[in-house]
Amino acid sequence: PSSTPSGLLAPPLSSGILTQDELKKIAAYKAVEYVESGMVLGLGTGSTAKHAVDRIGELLRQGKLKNIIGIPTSKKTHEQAVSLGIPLSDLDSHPVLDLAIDGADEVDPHLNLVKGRGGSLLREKMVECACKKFVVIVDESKLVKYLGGSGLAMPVEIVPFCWNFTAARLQKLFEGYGCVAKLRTSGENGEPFVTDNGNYIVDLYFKEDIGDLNVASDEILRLAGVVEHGMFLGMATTLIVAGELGITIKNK
Ligand code: ABF
Repeated sequence: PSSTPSGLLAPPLSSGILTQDELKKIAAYKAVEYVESGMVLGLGTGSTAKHAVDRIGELLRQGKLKNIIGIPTSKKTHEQAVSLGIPLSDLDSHPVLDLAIDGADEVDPHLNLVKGRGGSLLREKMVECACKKFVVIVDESKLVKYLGGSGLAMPVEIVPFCWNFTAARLQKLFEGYGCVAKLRTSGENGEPFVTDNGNYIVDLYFKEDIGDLNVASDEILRLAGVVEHGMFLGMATTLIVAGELGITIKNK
């Protein structure tokens, strides 16, 4: 058994090798144990959060959960929740949420996150900022020593107007860290990827640790044309990690 940061012993999840999707599902189901009847819930986006939304729908159908109100973090999750019969609302009607459950692309040892490789970072941040508790669910491949450390993208949502200008300014901001800024594209013809909010995404790739994340966050947000970035700093209250050796739960 592995030792969790909270000192609890976690039993091995299975004797065989689990797929990444099975690990995601295990983390998601564990998170849904935090859900109680009557809660207003932030419903995350992505392949891990999808399992949590499915599970909430299942428990509602079985009558094991009652009076849940879901606030979806993307159009895709909205559609999924509607198909499962989960009652939905929005932040205008429910500005304070009891709990949100969502995945992440990277998690550092302080529970800071990179999110948005699925493209839903703005709505995710708006919803998850409004939650009393924010439970993050990942498989162990998402754990990094520092954000940007996986060599994968740090997403920034920007307005489409003169996106090249904004991308160049973002790259310049972090030129000391070997930053390369790339417009996210979709489809065979390389059209810009368009978010649920009608914006574009620029992915930042760093060669080095960018250091103080709060400074980086402020500098990015100060650039005109930037809508939001994918660093979620100090927001997660609980992290659930599923790995081959068991489930690890870390609270802030
Ligand atoms: C969302 O889903 C995003 O913020 C993040 O980009 C992604 C995580 O992906 P997955 O759960 O599919 O690995 O939470």
